[in-house]
Amino acid sequence: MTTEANPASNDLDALIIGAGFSGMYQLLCLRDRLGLSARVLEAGDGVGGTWYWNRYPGARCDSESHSYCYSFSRELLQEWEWSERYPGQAEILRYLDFVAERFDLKRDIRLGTRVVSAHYDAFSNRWRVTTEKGEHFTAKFLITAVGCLSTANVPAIPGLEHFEGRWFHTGQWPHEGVDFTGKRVGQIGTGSTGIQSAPVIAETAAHLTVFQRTANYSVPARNAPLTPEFKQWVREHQDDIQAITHSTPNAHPFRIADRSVFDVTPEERQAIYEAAWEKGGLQFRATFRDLLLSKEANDTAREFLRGKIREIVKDPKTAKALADIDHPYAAKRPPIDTNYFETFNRDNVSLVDVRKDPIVAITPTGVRTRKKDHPLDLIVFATGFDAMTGPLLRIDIRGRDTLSLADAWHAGPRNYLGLQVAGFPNLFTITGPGSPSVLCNMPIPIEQHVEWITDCIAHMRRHGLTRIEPREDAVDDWVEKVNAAAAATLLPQAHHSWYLGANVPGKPRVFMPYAGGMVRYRKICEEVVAKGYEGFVLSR
Ligand code: N01
Repeated sequence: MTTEANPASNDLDALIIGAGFSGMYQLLCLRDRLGLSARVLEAGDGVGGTWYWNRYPGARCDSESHSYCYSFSRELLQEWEWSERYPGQAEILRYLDFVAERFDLKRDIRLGTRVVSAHYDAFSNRWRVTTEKGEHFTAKFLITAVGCLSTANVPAIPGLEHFEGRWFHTGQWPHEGVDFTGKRVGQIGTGSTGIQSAPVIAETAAHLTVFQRTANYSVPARNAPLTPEFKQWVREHQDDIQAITHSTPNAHPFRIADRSVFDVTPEERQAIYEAAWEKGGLQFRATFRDLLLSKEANDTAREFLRGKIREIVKDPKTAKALADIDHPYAAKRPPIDTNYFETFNRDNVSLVDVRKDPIVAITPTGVRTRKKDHPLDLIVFATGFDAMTGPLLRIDIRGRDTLSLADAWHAGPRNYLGLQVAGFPNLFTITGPGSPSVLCNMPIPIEQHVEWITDCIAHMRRHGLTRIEPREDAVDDWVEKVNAAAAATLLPQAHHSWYLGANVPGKPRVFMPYAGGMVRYRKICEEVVAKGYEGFVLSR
């Protein structure tokens, strides 16, 4: 195995796809800690992954800034200071760029380079990787750091190609921004993204029409600038913050209350929900430990949140449509917002319930629903992503005996620990399906995955091992665990969620992330290592 990095060579120890949170840290670990020749290939013209692409109005992280960052470097934690409770897209992008410079990562990141295929060659035990521009690379280890939400889902609505205005998907937002001034804007989609973008678009648009298919809960973010006292507290309490993010299932910097919904009286419960609503953010989900375990428990949160919508939104018809939510609270990824429901009180905003009045076409001049034409100058697709499997399957990945990943996963993703696929030796998938990833505050699972992969490769080098892949029975077992973890919660009850792949026509309906929580997942990974990489076949 090569140990000297040779920047000129396209023949590497490790090739990493994607320069977001995952890919950058993986590069640092393999290059600087193990001394491997490693390179990142990144489709974008800058680092940052999701934060490079998602520049839509209002884009902001739903994790609190003091936990939405790397924790591997004490120095880095001291050097960077966040300005707001929830960091905005531009600030996160600045942070990731700072990290890239700080650790001299850019010299091994090739920007503007989209990987189109990766084929495993059993004879040489190497991955052969080709880019859109026709460049070739080979590497012993291939690590995908492609993100879970990086393949835009633009619904195939007839007529879009003839629309005479401009249209954008939020996940591929133009760098120069979009001027909504004086424009009639239509926004399709009311997930976390649409709930962030609508209030901002409404501020300058002549008129905003929000096309809602599934009504959604949202809790106020209560975003605000961080006080000097809080910033100081963060600097002095890094260990305490990490102790919490590493011991809570969702890896957020707050604990889930150790009480059940029916441990308290209805009056106490109301007061708890009110306090959480005032405090704002995802902590609302942490008010009781059984909110996602029991329908009866969840119904109490559901009714509280629907009541808030009816209280805020003045027009009763609009309020009714916004509060007509068909799934348990937090069974879809729970959004948090700044003035989302209030936005519908503006004179220049209207809601179209496309469950009742479906979109039938896009005409040259706007959106046509069954009952009406909605003239528009601009359409914003806040319609989400082909999540988790999409970013992997759009690359032609072929393992042993030319088996394609698309064929291996034709009935849904199958892997071990979310990290490796049987038949694809030396391929690691950071935050792949089957990992807790999207159910968590992402930097925490990302660091865990990257460090696990790094330790695994170090172990292989120490023992002269050159190949690793999971056993089929270990994959069967993990798929069962992923299914069982989801089935123990209310998560699968949101039938249309992207967690299930339900937002993309024809995609297999499989609950993709591991819902057993980050703490349990970390322990499982540690046990696998302690038992000599149980479930994996390691060979020379
Ligand atoms: O996408 P979504 P998103 N006609 O899939 C609707 C993360 N995130 O981009 O529910 C009409 O959740 C669709 O309707 P339905 C976070 O993990 C993080 O909002 O399928 N409507 C839904 O309303 C999040 O969960 C942050 O019925 C159509 C919407 O489009 C994930 O990204 C911020 C339609 C899509 O919602 C994805 O969120 C934002 C059609 N044909 C996002 N097709 C932060 O932390 C789809 N829809 C900052």
